[in-house]
Amino acid sequence: MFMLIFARLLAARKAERLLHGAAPKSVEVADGTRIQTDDVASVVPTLVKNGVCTDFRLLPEDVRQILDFAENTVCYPRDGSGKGFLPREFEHANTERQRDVIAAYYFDRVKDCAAIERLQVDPLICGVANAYLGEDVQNIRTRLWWSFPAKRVDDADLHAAAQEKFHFDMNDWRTLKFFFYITPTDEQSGAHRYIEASHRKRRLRHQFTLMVGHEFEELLAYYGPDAIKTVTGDAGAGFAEDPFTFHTGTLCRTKPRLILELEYGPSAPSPSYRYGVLG
Ligand SMILES: O=C(O)CCC(=O)C(=O)O
Repeated sequence: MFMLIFARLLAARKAERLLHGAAPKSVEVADGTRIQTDDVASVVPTLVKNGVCTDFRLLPEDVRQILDFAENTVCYPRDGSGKGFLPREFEHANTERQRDVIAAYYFDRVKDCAAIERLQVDPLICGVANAYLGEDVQNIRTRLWWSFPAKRVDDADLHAAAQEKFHFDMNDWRTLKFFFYITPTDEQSGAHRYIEASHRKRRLRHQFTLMVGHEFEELLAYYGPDAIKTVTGDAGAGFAEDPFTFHTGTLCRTKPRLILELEYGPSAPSPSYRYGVLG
């Protein structure tokens, strides 16, 4: 509860880091990473400055394994309807519903994908998370989900799937997320968006609030159009994000997007958070 109230305040976040001696440090990467990056030394400084670093790529064989797993495993919408479907059947699933499925998840089935299990403990991912968060952290959540092209959607669907709804996450005082596109993702197929540097620049109104989501127009007026960044990329492209940065998925318009999210933090998560049942 204390965290949920005070972790919204920039001053409290700084104090918490100080108290735990958890200043960002330089990355140490053990051997054996399967992640490619151009300049590992600049990752933490970029995260500190911008809140996001886009310099990661998966090996093609890992992308293939994850895609193969996803294409052949039943996924589920989050709206409690409980009925799963194979991703290639999403249009048929829509015919049985009043509104389209905009996102469908694998929850704890991700444990059956060896490539994902390997990535959760990848030395580069863990090294970056430890360095940015300033102490040895653990994987607290792993999610794999599709965004599907959808037309019959309402505001509640967009909220539930975090699409077209800028927000920040309050999962702990400090966490770091890695996202990897498993399908090629452009502006029309659900690209992720964020507001550069908003994890360290916050107007008071956006700190002293119980809401994690804020209207786009209000954020645009404060941060300016140049700060709004859209991440597109080929299959395998990845980025790390401090989820205190304002961010959102976008509504998929043309083709489905499959994305993997790995989150790291200092405290063990509740079991329902682990694979995205909650949150
Ligand atoms: O779908 C996305 O790109 C964003 C997901 C998101 O907003 C979140 O994980 O909090």
